[in-house]
Amino acid sequence: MKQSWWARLAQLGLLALWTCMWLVQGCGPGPGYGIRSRARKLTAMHYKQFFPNFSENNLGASGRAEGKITRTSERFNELVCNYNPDIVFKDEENTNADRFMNKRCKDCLNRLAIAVMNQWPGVHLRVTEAWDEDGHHPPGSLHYEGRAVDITTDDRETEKYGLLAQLAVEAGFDWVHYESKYHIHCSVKADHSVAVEKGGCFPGWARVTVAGGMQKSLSSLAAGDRVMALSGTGQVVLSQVLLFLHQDQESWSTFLSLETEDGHRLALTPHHLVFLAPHCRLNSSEYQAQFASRAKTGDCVLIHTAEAQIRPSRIISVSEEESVGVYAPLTEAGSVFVEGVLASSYALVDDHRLAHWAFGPVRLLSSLNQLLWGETRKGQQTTDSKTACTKTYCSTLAAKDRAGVCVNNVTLYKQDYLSEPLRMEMKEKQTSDVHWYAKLLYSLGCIFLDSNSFHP
Ligand SMILES: [Ca+2]
Repeated sequence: MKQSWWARLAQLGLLALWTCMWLVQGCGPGPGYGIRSRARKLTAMHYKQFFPNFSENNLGASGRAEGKITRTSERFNELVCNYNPDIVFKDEENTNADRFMNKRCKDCLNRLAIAVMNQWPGVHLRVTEAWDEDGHHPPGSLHYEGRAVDITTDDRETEKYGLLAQLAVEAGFDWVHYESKYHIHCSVKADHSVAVEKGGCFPGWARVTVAGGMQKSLSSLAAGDRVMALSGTGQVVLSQVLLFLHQDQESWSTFLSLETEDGHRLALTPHHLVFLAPHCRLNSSEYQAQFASRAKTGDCVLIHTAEAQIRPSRIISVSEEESVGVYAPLTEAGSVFVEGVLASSYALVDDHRLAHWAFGPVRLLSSLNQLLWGETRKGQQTTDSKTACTKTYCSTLAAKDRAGVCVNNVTLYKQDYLSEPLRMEMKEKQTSDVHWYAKLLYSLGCIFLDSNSFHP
């Protein structure tokens, strides 16, 4: 009886590790970004199936087309040539066009070439089409940008193609489509969008509400501060910031900007979770945590009022913007009102509750710390900033649009107030922006877990 309880606990622990492993990849530059771990058992894709299950130009897949690249255009320099001897290039055009692709596409293709040889010894990956300079594809095709390839195996045994498609997914292609009986279509994000997507969550200028209804920018927020959040029971509460899952003042990211009918504007990375509902009702339980990339005009979000109540507000526009600084505060409640709009503390795992549960140990540690040291220490340490300031940084965008927000753009680290692990985190910060707990979990997760266990 006792043993099975431990077995259950171990199982739950591993589930937590796995979740965190994904979190760190979502909010920070985790190892192997963009590469899906090799499943133990391969499942062939079906004819006409695509993965992920969005349209190719969705932000969650390869993203939108950015315009044709020709040999004379400046962007032609962004393409690289693939001379991998383990890949057969059809090159029926006799121009080497099938060897031209963006860097991300080349990396994925080279990984896939190895996977193909491992899967079917003696068989090679074959590329029938990569960059298209002849206009053979419909307008907006990613082939025109070297971001798409059509592939087969060199033995052209079509019964292999379902499995080939799955291998392509695992090689890291951002969108894979079993498009035709005679080839698999794969595409990737633009190189520059990958570079900025690695970081995540909210921009540094975004404001949260602290005690007394005051506003504070995320770049000046510190662990231990209390911010407005929504409790599990649907109450607006002041919830303690336990730590930052990701904190980087200088990294640029592409944010989605969700603007509501009453002028609130929430900016967050596409893989971050925000609470959305199709109808503007007051019942908070109707709002599901979903990737920001799924938010669309007409959806409703929850905002908090000056009286610490919630009310729904409709999204009137969704746009993209680039901004500097990425911040992901983890609150005790697991949620946070940013620019007045309710968002989750978590990213990448499309399950807010699971993610919240996985960070249970951090909350426990924090409670123990408070129990031992009490809240009074906070007051003493807040004023002691001489050892704790990081360099002041104010983005050009923030300076332009939000002059008022950046005035006190200094992060105070209240080191003595923090528990030992949190202090370790602060030391870690000098070399890394990703939290040590998530990193540790990532390492353990790599050893113990089959990442395919839970992810679709
Ligand atoms: Ca070709």
